[in-house]
Amino acid sequence: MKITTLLSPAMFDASISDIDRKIVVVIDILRATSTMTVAMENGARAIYPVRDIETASRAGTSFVKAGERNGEKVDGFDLGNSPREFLPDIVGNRDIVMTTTNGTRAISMSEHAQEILIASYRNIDATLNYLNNSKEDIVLFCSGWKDLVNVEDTLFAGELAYRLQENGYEIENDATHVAMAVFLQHQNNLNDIVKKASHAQRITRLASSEDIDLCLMRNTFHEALKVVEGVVVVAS
Ligand code: 3SL
Repeated sequence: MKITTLLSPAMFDASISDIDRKIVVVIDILRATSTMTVAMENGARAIYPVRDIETASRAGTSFVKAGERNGEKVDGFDLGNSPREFLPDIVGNRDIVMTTTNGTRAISMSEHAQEILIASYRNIDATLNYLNNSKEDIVLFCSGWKDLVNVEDTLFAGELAYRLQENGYEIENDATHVAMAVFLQHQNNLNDIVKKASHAQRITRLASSEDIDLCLMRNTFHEALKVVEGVVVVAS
């Protein structure tokens, strides 16, 4: 049972050779994987993450179309990528097609994985329980920002790695040590450091700092989320 961490999608090709034998945990704390968790908390039936705007645009009228590029809502879509938008009366019992700058890209890059999980602080304990029960090799895939490393995904990956290694997982690459070291240094002031991050400041400018608070809430959802045949559903 080994953990490999990708601090950004740019590490993917150099770090992963046998993805079909690993569980990939996709992490995009600000905001894609947090918003997906909110959507499922609020009763969405399923989320169809897609890489490009054109594919999302072609989804039928029964879908809620959600999309963001560079932090801003895609023109003509029903929703952007703010967790404040995914309210029960909008997403309850609905299928959502969703495309985002980095998060849905990381999901589609992981398509050949043995399994793909969608993780955020909002379902961190459920994700850890799922991983600890699976006893498989794990890739912690930080979506980052346009191939760059970001602090919020790194902190979250570090916390997962730290808690998994307490349960017998081995560390496979240095990026995992880096993420754990960053987490251990900041574990008592996680929210403060995330709020200083470049993307938190971008979101505060383009949307609202409330989004950051919603993305940092812990264990509001007690289910792991899994991508099955391209669709995000509750893991059973
Ligand atoms: O890149 C993404 O996937 C998004 O989470 C970015 S944003 O927070 O919606 O700007």
